[in-house]
Amino acid sequence: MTTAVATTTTPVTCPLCEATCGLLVSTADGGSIRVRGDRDDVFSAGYLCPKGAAIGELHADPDRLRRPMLKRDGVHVEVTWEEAYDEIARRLPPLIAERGSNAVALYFGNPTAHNLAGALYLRPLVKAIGTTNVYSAGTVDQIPKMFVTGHLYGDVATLPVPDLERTEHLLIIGANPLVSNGSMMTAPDMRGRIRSIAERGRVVVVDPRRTRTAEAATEHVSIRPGGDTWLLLAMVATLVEDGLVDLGHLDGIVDGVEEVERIAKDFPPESVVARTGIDAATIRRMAREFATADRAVVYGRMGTTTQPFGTLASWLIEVLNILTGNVDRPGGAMFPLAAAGQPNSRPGPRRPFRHGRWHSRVSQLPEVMGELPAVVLAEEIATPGEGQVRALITVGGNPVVSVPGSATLEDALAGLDLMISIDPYLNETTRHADVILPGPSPLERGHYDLLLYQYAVRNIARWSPPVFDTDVPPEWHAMLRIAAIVGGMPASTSVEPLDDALAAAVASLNGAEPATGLTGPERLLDILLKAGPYDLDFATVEAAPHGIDLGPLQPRLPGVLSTASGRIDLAPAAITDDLERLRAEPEPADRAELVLIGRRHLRSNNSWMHNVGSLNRGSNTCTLHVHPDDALRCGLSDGGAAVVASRSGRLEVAVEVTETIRPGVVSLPHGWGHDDVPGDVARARPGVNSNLIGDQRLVDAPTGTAVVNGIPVEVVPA
Ligand SMILES: Nc1nc2c(c(=O)[nH]1)N[C@H]1C(S)=C(S)[C@@H](COP(=O)(O)OP(=O)(O)OC[C@H]3O[C@@H](n4cnc5c(=O)[nH]c(N)nc54)[C@H](O)[C@@H]3O)O[C@H]1N2
Ligand SMILES: Nc1nc2c(c(=O)[nH]1)N[C@H]1C(S)=C(S)[C@@H](COP(=O)(O)OP(=O)(O)OC[C@H]3O[C@@H](n4cnc5c(=O)[nH]c(N)nc54)[C@H](O)[C@@H]3O)O[C@H]1N2
Ligand code: SF4
Ligand SMILES: [Mo]
Repeated sequence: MTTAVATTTTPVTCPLCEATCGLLVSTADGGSIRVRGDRDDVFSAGYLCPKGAAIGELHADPDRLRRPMLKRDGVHVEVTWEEAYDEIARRLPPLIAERGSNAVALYFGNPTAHNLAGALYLRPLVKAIGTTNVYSAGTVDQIPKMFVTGHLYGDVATLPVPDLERTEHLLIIGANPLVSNGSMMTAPDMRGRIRSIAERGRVVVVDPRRTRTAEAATEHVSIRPGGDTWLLLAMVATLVEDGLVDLGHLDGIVDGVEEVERIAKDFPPESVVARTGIDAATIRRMAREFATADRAVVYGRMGTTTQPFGTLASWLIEVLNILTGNVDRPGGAMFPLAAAGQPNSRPGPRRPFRHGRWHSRVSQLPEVMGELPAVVLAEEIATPGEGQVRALITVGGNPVVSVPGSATLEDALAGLDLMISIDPYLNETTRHADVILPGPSPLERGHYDLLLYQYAVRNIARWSPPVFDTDVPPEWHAMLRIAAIVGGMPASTSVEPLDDALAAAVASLNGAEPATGLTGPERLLDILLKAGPYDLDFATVEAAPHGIDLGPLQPRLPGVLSTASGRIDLAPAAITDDLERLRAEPEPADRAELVLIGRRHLRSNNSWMHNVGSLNRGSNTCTLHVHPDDALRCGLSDGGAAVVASRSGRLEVAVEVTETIRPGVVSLPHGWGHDDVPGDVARARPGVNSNLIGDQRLVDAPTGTAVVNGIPVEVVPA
């Protein structure tokens, strides 16, 4: 079991969401853990949220796995690490030998982006297996944003973030950062930041719900779900109409401006009123206020990416920023310059972004970033034929709860020949695994936010050490050991030589020397820091426990671009081709039909923190939000039960009548449905799995990203 190595206070970075807050974790003899915000943190300056405050409880959760589990006769039992790897060695290589590499699929989830093992050792595992069946939570999330930045700027990581410290006009579309704490925009204390922007300028929130963010904003514009693409086109049309297109310093490095102007002219504000539910005068005013603000930026998130036109909406967000000259200037959308691992800061030529290099076998959906859409995983497992998936490795993911069409996926998992999960919980997904390999708790491992600093609104670097010792091997051991087994090595192969070889390869790729005296993620991080744009290495970040402030974002154009032309490609065909689908979309009927969207809660984190007592209580409930008009029309009452049905499933849930939601729209959070898993706290308030009524066939066509916002549903009293 774990023993405290520190009886005092350790500054650590919270790895639970994208805000990367600095925490002070105090441990005392007897095992009590106290958590506060770290006021000296160069980025978060003392801010923390209830999840960060509960990290000690998470660490201590008795249901968190500390030993590998093997499924024997349908029941999970604790085994030794040797037994676990022997089982993998006995079953995985023969399966690959018989059915080929593509018979093995990988699914990795959100926590792998918050974990150095995931950031550094997952790719080598994927490569060792050599499968094209790679899936992640990204295709139920942000992929349209990355697809767009890949095509416009040349690299999926070349993603401009709102310069919150200097902007005077922040237009937020389909995001609720006061609750989510920000996404693809690493910025602790969103409440404080939004308050400052509202004091010096404007914050406008476009959302079908009056969210906490909308309440803190200077204006809330209620939109009909999925209307964003039309809204943004009409805003661009207004700029063109009023002569407000002004590229400023971007003039001369953007191709395709005329084409975009031509496209937008077909969408004057009057033509989109039914689509958006917003009147033409408001759309014109929004466009004019945005274009005439000194420093303005549009920011869009889940409500714009996980909807039927996620790529077009994400594209138009960039378009609006570019046409008003707000990309790459202070107070606009700027490109961070991370200290380590940022592909667009490496010198030398880079290959422009490509997608669709292969397609899924059954539905022919395209590859993006080496991944296939998560919505096709179930059919790839269940459909017989050459290339059928027969084994699955999940790493930090709970697709049964996170991916639309849960019932089908659950059936498919039950029929696999082999399933391995690197995961610290026995849950809705891992209960199907033959082998579960848990890793250390977030307080038992070192941490550096390699991925999230690529989206930070200020350039910073922060290493945090483990607070506790543990005898649970790090997750990167599991990734290297499975890779070795797939490579034909015995289950007992030691990880050190494998890690040395990886470090040598990473070093040679980055033109640096692997340090002696370091191993594992620390050594790889050292290489990436040395190869990075600042004069840093592992020792320097380790010596700064509250982080290193590398300053506000700086202009990076044109050097940051890696498009074939070396310029910004504003109207790539890969994106504009989807306008045809948009034009063919029928106008929404005057509807009795309801559409379902999601929502998040501050004291919740996707599907996996509901077993922490201080988080799973109070208003953090899995209820269906319904507008009073709809409640009346459908015969629903507050606190009563409703049956919600889509074309792919149905579920029963408690109703919460609220005026914060737009008429015609209902909202249900995802990540629930824990009736049948270990964990007394989670099971006591299980909620329902909203993805039971998620529809695998509803996707953003260019990327195959799931639509989780805007699912047609019928709601009747239960
Ligand atoms: N309907 C609907 N569906 C959605 C969404 C929505 O808004 N609505 N949101 C989507 C989004 S944005 C996302 S990101 C996905 C999330 O989808 P997933 O990533 O599949 O789900 P999570 O709930 O984040 O699952 C985390 C899993 O990782 C495990 N875990 C926790 N910590 C660690 C760790 O340190 N190491 C490892 N190896 N495992 C760990 C947990 O036990 C759990 O099994 O859900 C998506 N699904
Ligand atoms: N507390 C908490 N924090 C989290 C998470 C969590 O589960 N809980 N999850 C983390 C993850 S994985 C992610 S990806 C981020 C997500 O971060 P956000 O995107 O900020 O979070 P959401 O709450 O999904 O916000 C999406 C908003 O879009 C609105 N919306 C729905 N449909 C539409 C539409 O068609 N148009 C418009 N304009 N708006 C629409 C919803 O009402 C909602 O308010 O949050 C992260 N942080
Ligand atoms: S906002 Fe995110 S990073 Fe900060 S304490 Fe909360 S969960 Fe942790
Ligand atoms: Mo996410």
